[in-house]
Amino acid sequence: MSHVLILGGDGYLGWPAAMYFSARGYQVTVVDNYMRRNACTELDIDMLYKVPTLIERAKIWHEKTGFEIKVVIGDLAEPGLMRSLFNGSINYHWALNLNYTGLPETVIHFAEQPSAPYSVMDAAHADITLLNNLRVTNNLIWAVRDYSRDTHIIKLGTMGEYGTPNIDIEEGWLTVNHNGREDTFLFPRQAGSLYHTTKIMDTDLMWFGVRMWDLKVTDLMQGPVYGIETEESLIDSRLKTIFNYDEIFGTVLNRFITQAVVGYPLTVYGGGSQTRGYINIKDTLQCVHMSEVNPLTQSSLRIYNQITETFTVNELAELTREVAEERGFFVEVKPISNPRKESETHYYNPTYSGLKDLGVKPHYLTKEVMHGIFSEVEKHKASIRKGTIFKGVKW
Ligand code: USQ
Repeated sequence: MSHVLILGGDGYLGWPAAMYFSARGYQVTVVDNYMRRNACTELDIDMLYKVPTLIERAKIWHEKTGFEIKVVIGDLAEPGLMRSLFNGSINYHWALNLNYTGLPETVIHFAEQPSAPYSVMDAAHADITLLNNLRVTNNLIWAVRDYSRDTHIIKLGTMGEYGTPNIDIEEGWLTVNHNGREDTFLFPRQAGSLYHTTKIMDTDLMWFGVRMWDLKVTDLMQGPVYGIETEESLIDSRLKTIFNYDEIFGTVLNRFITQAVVGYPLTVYGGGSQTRGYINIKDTLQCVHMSEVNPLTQSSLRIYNQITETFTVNELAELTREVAEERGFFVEVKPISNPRKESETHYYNPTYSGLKDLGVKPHYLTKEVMHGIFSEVEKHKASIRKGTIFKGVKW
C-alpha cells in the first residue's frame, strides 16, 4: 500500500484529498496545526458550518469506512516536526497503530496560508504568510533531501503566480530565443499579492531542490476552487470540508452563492472583466491523484496548469444570479470599487492540457453543479453572518 503524506490535511483541499486517497487504499498521514481555523477565530470569521477537529474527522472516517487516516497535529514551519515525518521519530496524535509507517512515496504539500487578502492586510499578516509558507517549503525540501530523495513531492501552486501577462500562458516553462540562442526557463512570474508571491518563491525553492539534489516535484498551478461536496463527504455530513464565504478565506464563486442565499448584493470588484481559470473541488482531487498515479521516474520539476475553464467575474455573477432566480431568490449584482490592485481588462489565454492528457475528466461549471452548491449552502442560511462577507481589505 503506497504511503501518501498530506501536509495541511485540515484545509479546504487537504481533508478531501486525505479521504480521496484513503478510500482508494492508500496509507494516508495528515499533518496540520489548525492555522486556518485559528486565523478565522482571530479575525472573527465563521465557516458556513461547524467542522469537527482533524482527529474527530479521522475517527468518523474510520468508523464509517474502516479506513485509517493517521493524524499529526503540529507546525511544519518547525524543521524538527517536518524531519520527524521522514526519519522515524514521528509522534502520531491519532492512529490505530502508533508505530512509524515508513517513508512516504508521495508528499502532497497544501500547508500554506492560502489567502491573498490576508497576506496584504498589514505588515504582521504579511510576515505570518511569508514565514509560514517559505519555511514549510524549505523544511520540506531539506527533509526530502536528507531522508527520502525518491519521494515524489506534489505541491499546490497557483495560476496567480503568472499574473495576467499579455502573452499566452504556457504550462510552467517558456522557451526564449535571445540574440540567436535559445533556452527554456520558468515562465515569467508576476504575482498580485504577497500570498501569491510566496508561491513564486516556493516554485523557486522546489526548482533549486530539483537542480541541486535531484528531487522529483510536480507543481500544480491551480486557479480559484469552488464547491463543497466530494464523493467521500457524502458518506457522512460531518466529513464535509471547511467552507468559507468571507472576504479573507472564501473564493469568489463560493462567496457569490452564499451572498445570493442571504440577499447580500454580489460584490463584483471594479469592472468585473478580471478573468481567471476555475476548477471544481472534485477536479482538484482528480488532478492530484493523476499526478500521483503518474509519478516522475527521474528528477524533474513538472508543472501543470490546474484549471478546467476560464470565466470573468461578471460571468460568474450572472450565472449565480440566473441560478439563484431559478431557486426563487432575488439577486442584485453590485459592482464596487476594486479593493485589489489587479488588471480588470486584460488578455488571458492559459494552456491547460497536461492534466487532461493524464486522464483527468473535468466537471464543468454547469447550472446543475451550481444548484448542488446552492442547496448545500441554503441548509445553513440561518447561521451565515452577513457582516463578515465584505470588510474591504485594500491592497
Ligand atoms: N472577486 C470579486 N469579488 C469578490 C471576490 C473576488 O470580484 O467578492 C474577484 C477578485 O478580484 C479576483 C477574482 O474574483 O479577480 C478571484 O478572486 P478569489 O478571491 O476567488 O481568488 P484569489 O484571491 O485570487 O485566490 C484564490 C485562493 C488562492 C488561490 C487562487 C488561485 O484563495 O489560494 O491560489 O485563488 S488564482 O486566483 O488563480 O491565483
